[in-house]
Amino acid sequence: MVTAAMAADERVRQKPARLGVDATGLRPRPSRWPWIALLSAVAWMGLGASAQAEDGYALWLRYQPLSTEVGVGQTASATQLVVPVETPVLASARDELLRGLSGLLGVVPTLSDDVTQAGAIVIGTPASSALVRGFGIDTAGLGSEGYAIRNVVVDGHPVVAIVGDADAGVLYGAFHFLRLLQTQQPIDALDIREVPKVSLRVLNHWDDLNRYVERGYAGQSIWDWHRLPGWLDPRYTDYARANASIGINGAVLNNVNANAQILTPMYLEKVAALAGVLRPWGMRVYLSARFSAPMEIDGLETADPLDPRVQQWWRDKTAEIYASIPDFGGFLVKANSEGQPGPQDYGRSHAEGANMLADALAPHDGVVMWRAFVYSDEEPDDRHKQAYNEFVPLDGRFRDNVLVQVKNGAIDFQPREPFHPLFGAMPATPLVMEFQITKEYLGFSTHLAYLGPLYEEVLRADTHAVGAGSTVAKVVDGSLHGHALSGIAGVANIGSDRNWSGSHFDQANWFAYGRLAWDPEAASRDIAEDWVRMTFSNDPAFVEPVVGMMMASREAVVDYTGALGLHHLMGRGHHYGPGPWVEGGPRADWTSVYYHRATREGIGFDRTTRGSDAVSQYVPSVAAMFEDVERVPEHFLLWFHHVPWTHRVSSGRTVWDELVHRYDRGVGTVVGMQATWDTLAPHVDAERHRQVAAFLAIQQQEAEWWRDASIAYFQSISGLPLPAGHVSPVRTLEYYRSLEFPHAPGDTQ
Ligand code: GCW
Repeated sequence: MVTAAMAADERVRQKPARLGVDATGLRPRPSRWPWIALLSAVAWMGLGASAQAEDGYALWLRYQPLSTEVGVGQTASATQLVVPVETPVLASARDELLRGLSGLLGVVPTLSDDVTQAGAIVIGTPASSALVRGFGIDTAGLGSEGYAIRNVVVDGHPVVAIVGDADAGVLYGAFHFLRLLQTQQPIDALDIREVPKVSLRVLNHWDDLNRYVERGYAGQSIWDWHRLPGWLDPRYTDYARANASIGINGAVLNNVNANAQILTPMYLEKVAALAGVLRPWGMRVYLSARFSAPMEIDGLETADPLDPRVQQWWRDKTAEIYASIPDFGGFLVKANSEGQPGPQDYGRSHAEGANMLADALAPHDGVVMWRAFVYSDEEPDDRHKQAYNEFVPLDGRFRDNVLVQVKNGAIDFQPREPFHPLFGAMPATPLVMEFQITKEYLGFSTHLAYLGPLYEEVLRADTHAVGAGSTVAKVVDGSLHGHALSGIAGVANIGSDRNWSGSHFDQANWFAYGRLAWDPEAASRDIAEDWVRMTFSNDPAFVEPVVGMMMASREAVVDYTGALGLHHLMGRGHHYGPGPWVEGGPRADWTSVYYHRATREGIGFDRTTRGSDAVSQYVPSVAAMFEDVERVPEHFLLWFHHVPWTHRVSSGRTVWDELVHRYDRGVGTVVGMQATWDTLAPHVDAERHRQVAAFLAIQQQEAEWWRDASIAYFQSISGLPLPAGHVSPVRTLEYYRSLEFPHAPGDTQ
């Protein structure tokens, strides 16, 4: 039996001569800091998780030595890794355990197909291994992805068993076990049973074939299409590992604003090559399908879903895909939205379009994820209402292998939105939750905004669809309406940047998304804590303040971009920075003035029964709450109500004073995060510390810019004086309005 601390000791004891650390004087001493420094020196010299890990590439899978950092005391038994049967997925689990245990414990476990030592770790399924069967662990109910982790005894040897009913479960269990070590949890009384609540847990890449990433802030697309299939960048494997570690089991490789070429033989060969890399990590590939592909690829005159030639084209195309990708997941479709082609071009409904593709996929067990993010070229009275109006009448008319994919809110991934009224309103249809991980509206990659609380807030919202407790999470996991098929999608924040997500803290949003996809009822704070421990340090002196920063960060963005339910106030096109004055242009619902409706008298969008009546799309008890200006949650006040500037909120302040107060508060939170981060330098490698500090400085400047520009603008409308103690914006409104960012990421010009 090897204890984690002992293993680390051992390793360090064995190495100093070679490392020459004797000469540095960094010998283990009773004091903690030099000891940690020694361990970092070991890692830095290429014997640990490698020096490069600290550029963020290793994500939360750094596997740094379990040092004498506070808290190491548990027994980690890892001298032997027993893998009785090898399959591609079990080989992934084995490799990850080898990698993880070697890094964490400093000893490379011996591989074996039978237990001969105390402290062994055994992985496998009862179906494929008599040894695993002998544990008597009940795997019924674990399904194709669940797992159990238990301490068992084999021939008198205590061992850790990581068991699934299928290989993917074992893989997820292996990652869970490593996470326990990484976060310094006790592992001597393990009785873990985990089954994912949602079946399809996918990333949506908005990646174009030329490697441009729509709303991407982390470099180019990681898919190097030109060099595929000949060159399989090792990054693809690391991408799959990272996803498997948090339970993500699918990826839609290309942008929903799709190019039909992805469905041509040349690209399908590349897609098949990627599928081959992802498969051993439990991931399937999906593609965004352009509805007019039959016309663009093969010159058909129409893409009418009721035309037999079109139907045959999709059947043939689908069969062609499955010939080289037998586990292909299916199609994601954005149709009749923002200029994309779709069934309505032929007078057909979304259901007719989706069902045509579903019929082509059904023989192969593929699914269609049909997006509900639609809004027509004719302007509706309130864009909030359109998806509901179009999709609710279609409930019950979709094939069994169609899921309708709904954004978390009715407008568009704003820093805060009420849950989308479609959740709970289509009981006969599985609804996929679509979250945005990339931060199009929350400061791109430079603002620290942990999205866990945003996701959690939406998932825990109560639709009241079948009485109290009908949470969005229960709609999404299928339990509310009894759907076996369920799904969740996250618009990826992954790119070619060395740290994958553009900033170190944005990695946490990928991590949190995966963990909440696995269990939509998990707590975002717990997830943040795991992430901090795995990504940076287990030291409570670091973990506590950083989790605190993360948990407050999203609210700070809400505060400095527009609180109390204000939304869609950013710059036109690129969505960078404040633009509350944006008006005119092709359509009203692409402007800010449409959403805030500020006048001399008041502010807010009246969505009550007296206004656009969007409230009536929620079930009556929820609608009644939103309708009532006294009962509406204050953070949605201006989302649902147009109120006088002098309307009083719970603080006793007027709406005007409260907005100003919140703008200040948001900036203040950012200043506080900077101060906290500055004190944490001793806990973080210099490279990552420096970048986070620099990004926080950008965030502070931009938060002040948001505050000052917004106050200057709204004051020009309200004509009200600033509350006492508040300093006027540093520049004139004209100055803020004159700023242009022609090459900001996402600029559509
Ligand atoms: O939020 C908007 C984005 C578009 C995006 C669209 C969508 C892919 O600004 O860039 O297009 O949503 O979700 O389809």
